[in-house]
Amino acid sequence: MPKTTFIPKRPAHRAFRGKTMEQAPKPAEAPKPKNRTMALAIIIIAILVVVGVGVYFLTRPNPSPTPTGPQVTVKDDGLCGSSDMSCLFTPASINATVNGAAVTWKNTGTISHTVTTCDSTNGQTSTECPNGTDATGLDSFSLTVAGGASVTHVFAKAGTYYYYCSIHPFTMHGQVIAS
Ligand SMILES: [Cu+2]
Repeated sequence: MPKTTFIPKRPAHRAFRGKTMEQAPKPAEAPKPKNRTMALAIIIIAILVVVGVGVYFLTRPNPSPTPTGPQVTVKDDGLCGSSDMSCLFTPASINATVNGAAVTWKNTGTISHTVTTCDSTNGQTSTECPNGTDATGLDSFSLTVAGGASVTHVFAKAGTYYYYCSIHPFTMHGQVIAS
């Protein structure tokens, strides 16, 4: 009889020990890897942000640089009829440096114009080029400048360039003296 009373005590003791084993301060280690992962994620995000900002500043287009060269203002009243003198290039004559700073035509009006060089196809005293035509071999170009926009040209050869607006050739004339 006393034997049987002894046996049940052992499992109870074992069970108690088992419980204490489970309650051991195991969870204290669990948050560590989580914190490390978070720290790693933050570092990676920080690196990506720094690299992203760097790439942005290195590759962003020059934010419409203030033109340092000669500037011609293109003006209009939005209509530009055949005798409308409010549509013009001003100043009508400007100097430029050969292979130097670009000449900028800034359209402060609301409609499109062109900066078209006078060449041999334009008569000497034509409506388009009443002041003359360019000498042979000079730069030949036609730039369209929309309302509010700007166009530029670097002159590669010295000479007097006569130009006009091919949309409003009756009133819009100008010249660039490149040297
Ligand atoms: Cu025009």
